[in-house]
Amino acid sequence: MTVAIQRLSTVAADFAARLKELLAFEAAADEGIERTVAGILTDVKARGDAAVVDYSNRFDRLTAVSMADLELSRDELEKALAGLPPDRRAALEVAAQRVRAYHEKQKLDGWSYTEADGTLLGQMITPLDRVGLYVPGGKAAYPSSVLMNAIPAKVAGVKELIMVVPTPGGERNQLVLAAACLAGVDRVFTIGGAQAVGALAYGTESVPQVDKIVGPGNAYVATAKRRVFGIVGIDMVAGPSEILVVSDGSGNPDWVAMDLFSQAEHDELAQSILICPDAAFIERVQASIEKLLPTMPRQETIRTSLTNRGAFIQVRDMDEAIAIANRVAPEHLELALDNPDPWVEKIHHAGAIFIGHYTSESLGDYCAGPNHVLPTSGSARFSSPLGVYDFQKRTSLIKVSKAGAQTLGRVASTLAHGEGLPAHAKSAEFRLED
Ligand code: HSO
Ligand code: ZN
Repeated sequence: MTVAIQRLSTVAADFAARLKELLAFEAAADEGIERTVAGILTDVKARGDAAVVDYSNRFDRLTAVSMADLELSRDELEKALAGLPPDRRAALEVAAQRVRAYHEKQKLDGWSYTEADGTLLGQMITPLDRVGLYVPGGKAAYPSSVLMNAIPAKVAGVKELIMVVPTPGGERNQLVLAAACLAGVDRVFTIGGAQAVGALAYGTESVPQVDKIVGPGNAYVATAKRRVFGIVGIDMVAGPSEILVVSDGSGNPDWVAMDLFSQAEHDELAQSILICPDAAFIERVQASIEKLLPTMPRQETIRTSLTNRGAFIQVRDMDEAIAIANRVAPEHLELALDNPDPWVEKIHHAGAIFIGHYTSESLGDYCAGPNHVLPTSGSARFSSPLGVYDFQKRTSLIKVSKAGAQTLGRVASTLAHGEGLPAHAKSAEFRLED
């Protein structure tokens, strides 16, 4: 059975319209989900622990009596780590260490400068006090995502990192718990859904109120996060994962096919696109897809993703390929080129750039070091990978000297009168010498 992947060509008259259609993705607003989530959040706010226990028992088929039954001890996390097969543990440790080393570089430092009259101005950096990390319990429970969210928070100096992870039917994902242990998560509650988001946002008798909630989740979790935004900070609400491979026809088509699969296997809505000026290479990638797909355990998901949202875009030349890549602003951009370096600086919009034939996206997903939480659905035009700076705040520092109060006081007073705010003017004028 052939895999029917859409073909677009920049020479076609309808190219612009087809590209627009290919990239159109909007999570459908669902009235039912909104109502359910609003109800759960109100209930958690009103009844605290009791509500969280009720919903967890109902949705995850548990028999918890109190929140004490829904919190894991440090011992349990350590047991999960100790119980891992040695190769998994070693790999997780390498990944954690590399992710930590990369993120250490991102730490922002404060700064200040002193003006001639002694006035000091600066910026102070402080970590968030408490952060909640949502980890999904279902098919997308990725230990790698625990590392990618928790490590930057800890590197930033977040004092308390509280993880929530639903355990449907009481099933605990040992690799997720091991990753939490390695990453330095402070507390873990086995709760999920909108009730977990509510517990973190409002605080309950047992769950401390956090300052920001990060981490992926299903439509209920995303809706809940959007609704509590303002009471707490949230990270971006991610769309389906995407990869865009730019090829010049060099390299191995099997590698390109598998890289496209690696996104497609995440989700039926994931998007995998190949842009290439070489028609013959596109055919070779199609042949590789036909050959390799039957060998993949997740072939149904891959097939659906590739046929619904995948595409081959044939372009006239590499300049056109790069222009389209910038238009797409993909989450992951692979430059599968023999000589990729000159093209890197021409990319203005991408979550992460994977440079050269040896850099598969999967290395970045797990262990290269940079974060795998990246802007999706074209939002790389205006946002950046998750990082240490998402867990740090900036505070302005102003220390005006007596001499500075004279010069600044006159400026402020003039502007305050202009704005019709006499108390502002007086407050500055009181500090003037004459
Ligand atoms: N590619 C995913 C991250 C991931 N891959 C987790 C494997 N595990 C979104 O960037
Ligand atoms: Zn992935």
